[in-house]
Amino acid sequence: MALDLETRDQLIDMVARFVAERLRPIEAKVAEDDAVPADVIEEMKSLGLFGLSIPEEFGGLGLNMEEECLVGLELGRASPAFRSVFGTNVGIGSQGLVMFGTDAQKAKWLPGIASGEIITSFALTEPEAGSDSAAVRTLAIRDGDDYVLNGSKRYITNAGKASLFTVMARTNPDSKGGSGVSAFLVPSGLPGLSVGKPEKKMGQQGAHIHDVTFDNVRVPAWNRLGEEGEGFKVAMQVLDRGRLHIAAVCVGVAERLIKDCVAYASERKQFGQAISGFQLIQAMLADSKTEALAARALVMETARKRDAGQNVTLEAAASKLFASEMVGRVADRAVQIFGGAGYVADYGIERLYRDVRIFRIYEGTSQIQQVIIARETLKQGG
Ligand code: COS
Repeated sequence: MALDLETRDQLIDMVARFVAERLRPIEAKVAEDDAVPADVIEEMKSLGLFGLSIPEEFGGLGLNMEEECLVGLELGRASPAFRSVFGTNVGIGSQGLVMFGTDAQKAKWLPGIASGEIITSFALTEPEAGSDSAAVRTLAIRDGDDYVLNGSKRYITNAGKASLFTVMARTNPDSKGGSGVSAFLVPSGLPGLSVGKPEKKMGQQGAHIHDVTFDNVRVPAWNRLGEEGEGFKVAMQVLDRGRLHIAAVCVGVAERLIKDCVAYASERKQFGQAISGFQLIQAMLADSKTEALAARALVMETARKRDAGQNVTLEAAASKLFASEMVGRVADRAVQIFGGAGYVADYGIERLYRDVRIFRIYEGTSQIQQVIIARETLKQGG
């Protein structure tokens, strides 16, 4: 159920204040240390950020998609690494359980996920199964009351801190494609499960991705999410939702960059005047503003459609495609408007330029979004 408008505004205000007062001032340090301080993570927990999308009956805030996107917009105004701390709990790490879990599975894990006591990860990608996610090779072979998992996963966000993984693995070894894949809820403490060291990345320092290896990991059959063979559809529906959330964050980052550009261009003087007075600077601002407004409208409209129960596979892919490409262009123009100051570290613009690059890749590359949009458009007849 949607929040009343007053409560919703209070929530957005609270997140906006937290972003402005607690997160923005420490962005550079978090990037330098490659770590979000523990006290900030505790504050995120007490604000309920780990449970934004978890139903209220399990201790979360139970936001609908429109509300979650509004919060995502605010979170986008600080370094995206902060959002990543609880991003898997809100999105891909929890939503398989929320959408497909049994009552008993939900009761066991969702309260801990909502409070942030349990960190979750989504383990789909493998060395040989990236964009072609139906090609997963990790095996889950039934043995009595258990499944035995063997294989490895790659670039798994928050794996180093996760205590619960949603793992997509092939239960029918003779199958090809998505139909033989099932989803499992796998606690991190099980013997044979190991997590690699964090990868060194281009941006979003403070957020971590790891390899995860399964070496004869015994998972009770009780932990299977949905029916055997449903895992690929679980993953696709989780991603439909996740892509919309990411798109909202992209819009937030773009809006923040535009504000930073306006502030800088109004101060910076060349040829005897503030550079904001020059039409070639104004043209860049105008393009960025127009694209950010268009992305915001698309994202919010898609979120409302999803809340109304419509299938938004096409629109979520379009939102992710447009918003992630848009924020790349906005960040590029921001470097240009800042000039030399955009290229050096002190102003933080080059950091955001690097941070936003991954939005065009994770939760499905721009090219995969194009494939999905084209397929759906053809299916729908235009
Ligand atoms: N919701 C529900 N079901 C879906 C679905 C969705 N969004 N997308 C696909 N399916 C179903 C299809 O209906 C089909 O079901 P049937 O076998 O019953 O007909 C099945 O899943 C297979 O779908 P499809 O044939 O489209 O699968 P493909 O192998 O062609 O792959 C893409 C589809 C490319 C879209 C998919 O592999 C993908 O999204 N790849 C990117 C993965 C990704 O985002 N990775 C990022 C890492 S996770 S952070």
